[in-house]
Amino acid sequence: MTYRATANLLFFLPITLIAPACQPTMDSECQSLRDCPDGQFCRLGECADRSDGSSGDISPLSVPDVGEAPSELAANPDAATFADASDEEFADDKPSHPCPEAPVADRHNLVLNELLAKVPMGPDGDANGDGVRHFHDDEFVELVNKSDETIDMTGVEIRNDSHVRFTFPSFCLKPLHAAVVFGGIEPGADLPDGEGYDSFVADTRFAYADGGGRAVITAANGDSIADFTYGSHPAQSLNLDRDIHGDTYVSHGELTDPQTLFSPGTCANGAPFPTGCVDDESPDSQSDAASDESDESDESEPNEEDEDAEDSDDSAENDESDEANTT
Ligand SMILES: [Ca+2]
Ligand SMILES: [Ca+2]
Ligand SMILES: [Ca+2]
Repeated sequence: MTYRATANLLFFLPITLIAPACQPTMDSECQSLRDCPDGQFCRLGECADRSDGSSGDISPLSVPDVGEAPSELAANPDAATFADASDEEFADDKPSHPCPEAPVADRHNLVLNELLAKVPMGPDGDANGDGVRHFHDDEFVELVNKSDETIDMTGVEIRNDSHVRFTFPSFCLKPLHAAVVFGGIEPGADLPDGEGYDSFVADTRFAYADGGGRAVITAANGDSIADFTYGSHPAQSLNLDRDIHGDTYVSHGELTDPQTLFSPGTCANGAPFPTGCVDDESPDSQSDAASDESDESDESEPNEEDEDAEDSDDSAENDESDEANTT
């Protein structure tokens, strides 16, 4: 009986509360929204213009609340306070930006330091360290913050010749640190991690054509940071000569002795970016730093770049058959 009595009370209470306000008079022209022209609603038996001017579909029960709620909120300080608190809570739910005061990445502070478009054959091609050589997953782009302050990478895009393949999330890149974006990685495998760099996986495989193509880095505002067209080259990365501060790209092996095929996340000589590439006392000594270990001065000529290279994503697979250990 207690349950039934409670149920009856809950059933009739809303009707009791609502009925007096909505009961039409004898000369009422309407009983619901359906009885009124477009743009009006039924209020106390008469069709009235909508105060908000909208003409959307609103259920009859909700119409009175639309007109009454704002005045109640305005007259009730507690209600206003509650609304403010909700806004704050909502703001707290938004992702916080880790470096809101940092300058945004642009062509003056960010450089495309290394690109692996043609993945070497066999185990030597496992650039992402997942234990598998994959002609798409092991491709990578290495970007370095060449400035002396942290920069905001959020929204920076990496493209091949025609499509955006990766857009940086909210991310801050420290001075002389690198961001390496791999084309992919085996499920469950960990991305490479080490001093002076952070690793990412492309949203969609880069599919940089082996025989020649184009890598484009674009700032969040759409300005160009790098636009690098490469041609036919050995199966190894193309690296700035010299790291960070060079203005031409050469095959990675030309920078090291014994030659190495790529160096995602580090200087070409394998040293961490923050300490190994740049010698403030001797800005041109990066190659010297490399030769300190190898005791060799390699004067080999840079690879010529084929400006007429074909820009075709689809050629990547075809190029696979052409890959050879040319090194
Ligand atoms: Ca791999
Ligand atoms: Ca490729
Ligand atoms: Ca490198």
